[in-house]
Amino acid sequence: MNPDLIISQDQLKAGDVHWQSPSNIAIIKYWGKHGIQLPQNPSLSFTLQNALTETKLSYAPKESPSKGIELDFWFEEQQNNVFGAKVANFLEQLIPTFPFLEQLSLKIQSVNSFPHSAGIASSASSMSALALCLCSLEDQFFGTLGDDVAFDRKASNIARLGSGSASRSIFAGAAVWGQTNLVAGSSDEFAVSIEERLHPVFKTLHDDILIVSDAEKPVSSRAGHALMNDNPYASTRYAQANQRLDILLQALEAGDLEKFGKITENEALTLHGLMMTSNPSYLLMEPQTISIIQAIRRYRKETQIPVYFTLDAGPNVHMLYPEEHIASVRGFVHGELASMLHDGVYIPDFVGEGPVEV
Ligand code: 2P0
Repeated sequence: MNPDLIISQDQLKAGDVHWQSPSNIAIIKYWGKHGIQLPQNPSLSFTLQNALTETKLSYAPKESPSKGIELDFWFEEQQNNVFGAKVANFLEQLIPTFPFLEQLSLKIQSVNSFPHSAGIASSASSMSALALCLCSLEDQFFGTLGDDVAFDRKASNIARLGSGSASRSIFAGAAVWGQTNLVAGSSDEFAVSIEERLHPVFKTLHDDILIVSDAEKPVSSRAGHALMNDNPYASTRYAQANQRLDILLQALEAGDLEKFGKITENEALTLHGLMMTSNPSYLLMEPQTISIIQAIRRYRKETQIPVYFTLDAGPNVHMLYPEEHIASVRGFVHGELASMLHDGVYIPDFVGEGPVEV
């Protein structure tokens, strides 16, 4: 418990904090964790621009002092007690870090920019938006996080406790989470920006998210991470992620799209290979996932356009390509891929500028 972060009676007041925070797409995947949300290997992601969560945290002094969290949670403009119970549980765990939460009655209103049914992972955007709100709240009452670096670091750390991948969404451009000698200041506890290491071609990279299915995943990411503990390839995998990060960082700095693409696609298939080799084994790809992957590879070979795929923990395909090829690639999406998509839906996105305080 941090006794310095108790609000004095005369300072207790009502107000709100409000953030938009984006999702991110990992190139080097985080898959396997230990301890309290610590990664087994460093991961690297691009921060997206359009796929985001907007969270408003309103607060007022509790009517009468009590222990614990008092929370009214709204998702997509409807009161949602199922999500609310999960968020309240997370906030309870954060009371030692933010003891003032027990002094306040909280209302959280959260909306996603992407359709709820699109099957896109929202834990990165939602948990990072919530973490940013909590850090803003601390700063409003105590002025302790005025320094941007300290603010981002704490927000990333808190986001990580909610969902590992959320730690990376705090930063514009691209971020690395997990200690590695390849990135100065990197840590298992929070992500750091690597935006300044990106060649210009990667700063405007596109990510068209091709929606294959909106069904709920049969195995959650939480369960997937846990299955890595007994995966026979785990130690080789963690070593491989470190080696690939080294090569990827060189490619990102040099603007080497081919090297980037090889690692990106292999990481995606490795992630799903780890799922297939877990015990019990499971598959998150759908037949259309494979069809789209094959179509992308065929299109790349025919046109020589550097377009590559990656996958999250689900069947949807993220198609990555440089800005200059947008017209041709969109022709490919509408002409060849549309029939493989769920309701023909894709979400156009690109490397973004990070969270915004509203
Ligand atoms: C990643 N994924 O690096 C990897 C690759 C999905 C595929 O991290 O248990 O929701 O909340 O820490 O972050 C998804 O898992 O897992 C994920 P928790 P998270 O983005």
